[in-house]
Amino acid sequence: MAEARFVPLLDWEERPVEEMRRRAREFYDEMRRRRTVRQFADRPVPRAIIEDCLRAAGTAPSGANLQPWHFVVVGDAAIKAKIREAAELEESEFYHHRAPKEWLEALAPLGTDEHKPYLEAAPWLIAVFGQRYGVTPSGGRVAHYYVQESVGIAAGFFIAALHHAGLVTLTHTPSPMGFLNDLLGRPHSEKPFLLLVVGYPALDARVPDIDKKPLEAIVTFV
Ligand code: IYR
Repeated sequence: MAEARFVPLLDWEERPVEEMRRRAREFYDEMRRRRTVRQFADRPVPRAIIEDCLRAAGTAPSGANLQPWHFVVVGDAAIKAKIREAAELEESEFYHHRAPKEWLEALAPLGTDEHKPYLEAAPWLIAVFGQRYGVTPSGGRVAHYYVQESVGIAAGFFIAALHHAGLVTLTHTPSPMGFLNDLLGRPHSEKPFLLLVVGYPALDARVPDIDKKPLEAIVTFV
């Protein structure tokens, strides 16, 4: 068993309350400008930006710090085309057969359908996988804990980092997503969590006229 080892907390600095107040408001103001975008420009984004945003994602807390995630970054046009084809097949099933009426009604304000041209237009698609368990070099299994929670937090960090950098994203969850394992060569131990579409918005991009719940609706102080 590995022993616990500790180092001083050097990276935290105390800030005056006024400064914290300002920073909290500034961060909220930045985050509330984030919008999910479904029309992407066909413009390249430097790989180094994606890499730093992935580094930020990798700082997320995780169950027992096992970091049960893997990100596959797709820039190759042929692979993007295959992902689009497979996703549209699933989505077509979803919109025309699988989705219950209530679900389609919930989606109506977003104006989505089975057509996913952005899967080819956007410069980067990032498939986020959760590792149900780890695999040692000799093929042994290592238990992972709180995989969904951990990957969800990492994905949130990633989306925030991309927004902070000045890019737009679409959180895409074609269901089921098993085709991503096949197309991207990921093992069965990994389950697709979401497919993030990343790039610049199209010049004429439009977003749904929807809003977020106010604080009172999402919070109870006791
Ligand atoms: N995966 C489908 C449907 C969809 C489902 C939810 I829940 C959304 O918030 C948005 C879309 C699609 O991508 O169109």
